[in-house]
Amino acid sequence: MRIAVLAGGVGGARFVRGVRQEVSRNRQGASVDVIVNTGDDWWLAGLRITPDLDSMLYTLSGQNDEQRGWGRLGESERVSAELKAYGVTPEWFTLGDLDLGTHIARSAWLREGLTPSEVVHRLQERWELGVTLHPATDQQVDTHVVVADPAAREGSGERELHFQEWWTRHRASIPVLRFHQHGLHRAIPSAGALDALLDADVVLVAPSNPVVSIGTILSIPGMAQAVAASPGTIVGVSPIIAGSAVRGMAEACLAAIGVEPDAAAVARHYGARSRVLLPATGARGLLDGWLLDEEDAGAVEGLEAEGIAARAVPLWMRDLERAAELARDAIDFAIELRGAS
Ligand code: FO1
Repeated sequence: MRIAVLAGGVGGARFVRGVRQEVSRNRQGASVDVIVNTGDDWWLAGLRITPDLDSMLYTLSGQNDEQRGWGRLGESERVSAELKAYGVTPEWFTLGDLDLGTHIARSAWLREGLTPSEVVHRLQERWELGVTLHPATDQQVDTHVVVADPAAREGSGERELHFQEWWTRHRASIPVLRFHQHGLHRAIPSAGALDALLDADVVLVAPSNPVVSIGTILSIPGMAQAVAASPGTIVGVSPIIAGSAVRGMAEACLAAIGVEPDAAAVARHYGARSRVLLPATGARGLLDGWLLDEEDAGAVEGLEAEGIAARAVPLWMRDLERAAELARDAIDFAIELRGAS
């Protein structure tokens, strides 16, 4: 069995760790490819920073700082203090000493001409991750956030800032007028992402941010079509439990695109794969199935009526065991739906 997972950062990494545990325990012979969001990436101090891929790499190799949710265990910040003193990095963004090892290695290989995919595959060789990581695209599609700014230059009334500043400095507290992925128009899905999707038996949509993580992955020209054309059965996991995001600031991002922070609303936003959303293009929704938490079980019937098979299971991944159980529920659901189709 070949499993492809669409995922963003922290929540996605926890989920993928559960998928790996479930596969190694109960699905011998299955392989897992993870298609990771690259919209949070940016250049800082001359280094290419790729937060979601690093959350995956560190979580799956056991190096991540579970308390902070990002960065490395046993981290120190001596070099970062120097970078801040020189004004090369802002006060609100810290590059730990160990973390810098990854960024320097990545940036060195990029300068040698390796693609981001080749860089990720080389980085992960250091550990036996048990899954294969792929950037969603090898082109740069850095997410920027457009916010209202009455004092903006040329009187536009708007200002644009990089996603990392909005997210890390402002904790997503400034209302968003729209998101803008620079370079999206010339991006294409990475070869690894396409290969995984077009050969998958099961496609899992991790409980990551539906807008800036999963949304950014799907907005890469050709990606939504590849997902739709996948022979795999597609099951998503709600990132919202009883109206609140499990981690991160999904509510702020959903508000920006006019979607309620609600498990069923997110499923409707992704759409039913069995339904044509745009007759003109024949574009369909994403989902065959949707897992929501038991607290949201009341939404199952409505979603089923709209062509999205739904199931209420415990979604809270409080530890590895619970993440593995959630992964088992998602994979079992996909197999059941596959058998039914
Ligand atoms: N998040 C913070 O809140 N503060 C930081 O200083 C910070 C530094 C940082 C450095 C490297 C990296 O890969 C991630 C980092 N993050 C930091 C987390 C990052 O902003 C988020 O994990 C993702 O962008 C959200 O998906």
